[in-house]
Amino acid sequence: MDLVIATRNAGKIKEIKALLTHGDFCVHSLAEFPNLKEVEEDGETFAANALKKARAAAVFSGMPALADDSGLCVAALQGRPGVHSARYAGEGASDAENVARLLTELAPYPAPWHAAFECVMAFCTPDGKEQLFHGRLSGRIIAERRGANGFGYDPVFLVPEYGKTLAELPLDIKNRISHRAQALRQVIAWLQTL
Ligand code: ITT
Repeated sequence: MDLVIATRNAGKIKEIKALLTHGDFCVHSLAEFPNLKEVEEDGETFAANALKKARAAAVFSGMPALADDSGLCVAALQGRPGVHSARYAGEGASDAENVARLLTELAPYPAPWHAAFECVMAFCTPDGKEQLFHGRLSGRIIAERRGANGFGYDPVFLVPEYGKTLAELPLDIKNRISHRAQALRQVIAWLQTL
């Protein structure tokens, strides 16, 4: 089955591609569709943004599309940065700048800083079929950056079961436990029932 992965985030692409090797998919990236305009992520929920991205890619490419909208929700910050995770430190902010802003915001609150990564995956076809899938990974934010793998907030996201941050864990372990992997495994199982 042809499937367009509707994301421009290199970290997500790497993780999603590694998981899709288990199915019978011909995976396409947005690099094949350079004229597809950037979708404005102005939804208030992960689901709204994921649907927006998947719909645009499906209609433009003429192929089924899968989009991921995800983010970090921190209890002490009432769920922030949430849907604003990618640009928490401002439009075009780097991962390092977003992490720095997060640690600054959290500094006044006593640890432990409970948090969860959330992921909503939207599957859309060009003729309007739509389905949503959800994954969640609980953990804690720590004040020091540890590890060089992954992307985004991984260096400060501690997975208590492993005593390591997501950036210290190899890709195969992140892809066993992550919010994205949980959602994507549901997508694959659902597609196989069709
Ligand atoms: P696309 O919209 O092109 O998919 P994006 O990076 O803008 O890329 P989102 O709007 O879904 O994607 O924002 C997701 C942000 O949440 C991401 O940039 C990270 O800051 C954070 N994030 C999501 N999943 C993560 C993960 O597995 N590890 C670390 N940070 C993650």
